[in-house]
Parts: sequence; structure tokens; C-alpha cells
Amino acid sequence: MAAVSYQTQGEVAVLTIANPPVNALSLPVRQALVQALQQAADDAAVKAIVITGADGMFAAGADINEVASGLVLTPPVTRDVQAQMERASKPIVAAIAGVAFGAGFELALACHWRVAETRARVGLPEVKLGLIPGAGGTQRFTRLAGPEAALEAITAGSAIPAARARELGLVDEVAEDALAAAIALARRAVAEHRPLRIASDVEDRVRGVDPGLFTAFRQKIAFKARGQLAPGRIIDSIEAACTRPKEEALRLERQYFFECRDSAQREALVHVFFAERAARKIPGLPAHVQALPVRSAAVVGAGTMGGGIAMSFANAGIPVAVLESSRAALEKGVALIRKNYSASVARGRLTQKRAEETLALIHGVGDYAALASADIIIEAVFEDMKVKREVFARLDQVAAPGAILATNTSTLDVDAIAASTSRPEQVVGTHFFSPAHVMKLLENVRGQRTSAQTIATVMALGRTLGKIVVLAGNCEGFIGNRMLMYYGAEAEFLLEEGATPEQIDRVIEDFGFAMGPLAVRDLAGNDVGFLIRRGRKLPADERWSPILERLVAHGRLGQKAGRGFYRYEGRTRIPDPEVTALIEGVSRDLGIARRQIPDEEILDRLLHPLVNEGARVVEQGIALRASDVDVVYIHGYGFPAYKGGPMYWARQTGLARVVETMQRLAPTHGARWRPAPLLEHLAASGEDWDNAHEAKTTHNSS
Ligand code: 3H9
Repeated sequence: MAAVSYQTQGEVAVLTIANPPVNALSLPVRQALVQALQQAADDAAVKAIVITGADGMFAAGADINEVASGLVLTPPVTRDVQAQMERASKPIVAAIAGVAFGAGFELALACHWRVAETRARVGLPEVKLGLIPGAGGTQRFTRLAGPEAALEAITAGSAIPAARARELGLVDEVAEDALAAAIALARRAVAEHRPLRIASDVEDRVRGVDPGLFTAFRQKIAFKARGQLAPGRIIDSIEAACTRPKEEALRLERQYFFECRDSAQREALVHVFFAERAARKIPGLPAHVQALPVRSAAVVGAGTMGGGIAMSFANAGIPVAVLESSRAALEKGVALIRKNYSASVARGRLTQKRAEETLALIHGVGDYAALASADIIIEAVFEDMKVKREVFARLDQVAAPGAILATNTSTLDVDAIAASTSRPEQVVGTHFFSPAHVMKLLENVRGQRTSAQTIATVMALGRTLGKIVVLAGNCEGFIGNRMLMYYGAEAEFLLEEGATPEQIDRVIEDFGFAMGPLAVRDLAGNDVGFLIRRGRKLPADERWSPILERLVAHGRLGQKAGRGFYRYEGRTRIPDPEVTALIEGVSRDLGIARRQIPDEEILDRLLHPLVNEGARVVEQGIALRASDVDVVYIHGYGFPAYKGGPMYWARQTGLARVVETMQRLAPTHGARWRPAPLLEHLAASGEDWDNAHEAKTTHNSS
């Protein structure tokens, strides 16, 4: 099939991009577009042109593989195609269905007019790949919609719904049938001899812009964008659209595009893009296995977690019952859900109408019998095996025969929970992260007897709920929490040796994490952390630091108590001399001489345990691939996406160097610093995580 098909409907030539799966503008598409545009220009019977995409999708952008390989720069580049379009004497209209993203939208912006289908979305998501739009996107967007809208949308990489794009002036019409409406518009343009509208020549929105706008916006996103290259370059480029001549601004955009394209951040974010998609693929799942439809759901437990899970279902349009046997607890839970929706309305993220419609999908119930019709029931009760087993035994009695019974446990043995039912093949872990309606990650956990169909269903369900889904094997803590154990422990050992909570958190936050490990502990509750730790098995040659226990004994339970590793004023953390004294007391008791610890050592000491446990998780098949570990850490634990995740970080650092550092630290810091066998094997053979599966097989059999 041709990359671009050419048909005529009367005097209109319709050019259809056909490059499955997402009509990316790869080289053959660009070549075919150049030819088709020329054909239309040469055909005297053709008076206007419509560009559209096959299979209900305009174009998702440049081909990301070409960006990585450099082929994106092989002529004709997108800018060449656009120049040909802007030179054309015949009107060109874009008919946008599905999405027009990145270079796809940039192509549409170079058309004279744009018609979008009602459900279509447009946008420039390049920032999510560590890039800035490279085909005039920052320029034409700004000229059509103005700099304020451009700054917001392009630095966030937002997908803009058709109706909003129309309001912003990015598209000219919204229609049920974009192609028919675009052809009609093209015909009108011919009949009325309309002057061709070239977006890059539109001046009124980029004249007389207050330069303070850019300074203010830089400050506004400073924290969120810290450490990142692309957001700043996007602002620079939009500023150039408002302050420099057109050609110069376009040249600058191109220069910034190259700078970003050649950056380590772009490489890391492209890794993440493909890692997220690879995570959905489950090797060995028979092709004939279909996900079961989930038309209704139920959640046991109306606490923060249960409420958030219920909201995730309702937000996806799936009716959900929330069970809580105590009436007071149920009312409290439902009130919290209502409050969350009201807050979204107040922030302008949701209309009142939509909030009410969504809320109406959530039903509080007080009796297990009310769960009988649910396709899936998710247990979100207290993290205690006995309680969970009791809940599952009850669920087994009331649930529909085909219903999936899922546990939201974050650490407990899914098989032990499944064993309390008569249908272990329908039992699975669905580990949501708090707050569940906000956090993107869903870590599904496969028990020993979980069926392929159950797995297929919860993997598909995750996507329906808008989550990024990873499948983990069953072990204590699965992928994420298991890795967290040594990371958290190491932070406290560093405190014993001389670091302060604020130094540790600063180093990790400067690295790009959303929050440092001690601030996270305070947020989650030190009592909770201590309880989980007490229940965990530790190798005989390992120990826990007594710091956490002492904090709890002093009532320093974390943010909820106003004091933990820090003192809190609202959510603001303030270093507390009392904590310093407590930590120094621990060092004294243990006979540890405190010292100044360099920031680099803190970073090494915290990241290496993550990588090492990550390697064990891969080695033992708990994670299907190293990149799944990256996805879990980025979306569940605040690891900076632009650094690619812990396993990617290790690869960039060099696996041999990682092993060397661990071996250097092992004699002083204990058995936990012994490199995982898989890590040692890969480092010695010079192989990469990509070969981890083969290496694991070889390693296990040798
Ligand atoms: C750019 O345009 C730079 C320019 O400014 C510079 C010009 C000079 N390329 O996500 P899905 C694959 S940068 C190659 O699972 P969905 C994807 O890997 C680009 N492949 O489906 C997957 O493959 P597989 C800016 C791509 O329905 C399959 O398509 N554009 C691309 O959930 C299905 O994808 C973007 O960043 C691509 N551009 O979502 C948009 N896109 O089946 C990125 C997808 O083998 N894409 N694939 O795993 C998206 O946002 C979503 O893919 C989309 C579909 C919403 C389109």
C-alpha cells in the first residue's frame, strides 16, 4: 500500500496518509506527500487539496524511531513538505480524525485551514520525549493561538480536544465527519476565491507581547521543569516567535530542536516511551486469550485507597460499588470522594455536570451481597493477611462465577490470599498507588495459579482506567516496594553516619526525584513504615537502623502528626534540631563516628541498592524485563523520567562501573552491597539489560 494515497472527489484531491499503526511521518510518507502535492499542483482539474489520515487517525507525529536514528533529518524533511504546501496556489485543508500530534499537527498547521472531528485531539507532545517541536510547531501554534496558550500547552505536551482547539483558533471547524467537512470547506474556499491563510504569516497574536509573560512563565514552571532542557527551550522558542523576525525564529526553533535531539534526556525519554509500551506485552500469553469485559466493578474498603480506586473506575465511566460494613466509615469514605471531585471542579479541571455524572457512578453499599453483579472486585482493606483472607473467603461466596477477585495489597503474598478462595485462577494483585485516582501506575501481580485470561483482563483494564500497566511476579513487595526496602534502609544508615534528612532529600530531589526518601516516609507515616518493616524478613547478616523506631516512640509519626524526620508547618518541612539530636544519639549508641558525607556518595549509596535489587527482580523473573522496572519507578516512585529509570541509569553509568562501586562499598556497608549475580554477569560479559533474559537463562543453567 502506498504511504500516501491520491484520490479525487470532483475538483478536490484527497491525500490520505497510510502508515500503520499511527500514520507517523516517516521518510516514505514525506516522500509520498511531496509527490502527491506535486501531482495535485500539476492536475489542472484539481482546484483544492485535502490531507487526511487512514484508519481514523491523522498522524501521531514524526516516527520516533527516526528521531532516535537521525533519519528524521533525511530530506525531504517535514519542513520541506510544509514549504511546498505554503507555496501552493491551491487551498489545502487538513481533515483531522483521531489525533494530530507532533509533526502530524505541525503538518496540519501548515495547511491553510483545519477541520477536526468532534472526538479528535491535537497537540505538540514533543516535550514528553525531551524534544521541542522541530517543524515550526512552536511558531505556527503561537501565531494562531497566542503565546499564553502556546506556553501552557507546548511545555506540558497537552492533548487538546477538538472543541478547545477551535476556541483557541488552532482549528477552524469541528465536525462529526471531518473529511466531508474538509472537502466542503475546500470547495467553498475555491468558489469564494478565499485568500489562502498561512499560519506562519499571521501576525496579530505575536505583536506587542509583554516580555514579562516569559519571565513569569519561566518562574511558574521552574520547579516542575527543574533539571530539564526541553521546557526551557520551548519557552525560548515561543518568545522568539513574539520577538524575532519569522525566519530567524524558525531557525532558532530548529537549533533548539537539534540541541534537544542530541541530549541524553531525549534518549532517556524515548527509552521510557517504548518501555511503557513494551510493559503491556506479556510473553507466553496465548494469542487466543481475550480480556473479559469489565462493565461493573466493586471495591471493598472505603478508605483513601479504596475511594481512589473507585474514582478511577468512575472516571473511566464504569459503575462501581464501594463496600464498607461500618456505616460511619462508608459515609466518611463517600464524603472524601465527593470532596475530591469538588476540588477538581474548583480548580477548573472538571465541570460541575461531569463531576455529578461521575459521582453518580459510585454507590456506597454496606453488604457483601451487593457485590454479586460486579465483573471485578478489588479488595482495599487493611494490610493484614488474616483480614485479607477473611475478605476473600467472603468474596468467594458472593461474587459472580466469572468475576475476578483482585487484591490491592502492596506487599503481601497473593497466593496465600488466593488460597482462601475456591477460584485461585481468578485471583490477581492490582496494586494501585496512592492517591489511586491520580497516580499513573498500576502494578498487576500474577499469582502462581492466576489464569492467562485474568491477567489479560487486568492488563486491559489498566489501560481502560488510563493507567500505565506493568505485570509483576508474586514476592514480598513485588517490583516497586521490594526495591524500596534497601533504598529506604540506606537513607537511614546515611543518617547514622553523619548525613542530615535535609541533605539526603536535597540530593535526591536535585537528581530529579519528586521527593526525597525521608520526606516520603513522613508523608506515608513513620508508624506505617515501621509496621511494614517489622513484618519483613531480613537476611541474618543485615540489620535495620533504629532511627525509625525511635521517631515513632517520640510520636514523630510524620506529616499527619506535624512532626517526623522534619517539623511541619502545613506541608512545609522544616529541619528540626530535635531530630538531629535523636539521630546523633543513635550514632553514639552504635559507636559510629559521624562524618561529612559528600553529596555524590549519598547519590551512589541510594541509587545502587535500587539497581541491585532491580537486577534481582529481573533475575528472578519478578519483572519481565529491566525496562518494566524503570516504568514502575518512574510512575510509582517519582524517579525522574528524563533520567530513564534506575536500570537505564545503571546502563548509562555502565554496568561494570555499577558493579565496581558496589564491590568497593560492600566491605564497609554489608552484605546488601554484594552485586546481584545477573548484574555481575552482564558487567563481566559487557552485555546489556536487553540481553538479561538470555543471560538469566544462561546464568541459571550454568
Ligand atoms: C515529533 O513529532 C517531532 C517533530 O516535532 C519533529 C519534526 C522534525 N512513532 O501508544 P500506542 C507506536 S516527535 C513511531 O500503544 P495508543 C507505538 O510504539 C513525535 N511509533 O497506541 C506502538 O507500537 P507497538 C511526537 C509510534 O492507541 C503503536 O504505535 N508524537 C509513534 O495508546 C501504538 O501506539 C508523539 O509523541 C510514533 N510517533 O496511542 C505521539 N506513536 O504496538 C506519540 C506511536 O509496537 N504517540 N507509535 O508497541 C502517542 O501519543 C500514542 O501512541 C497515540 C496512540 C495517542 C498516537
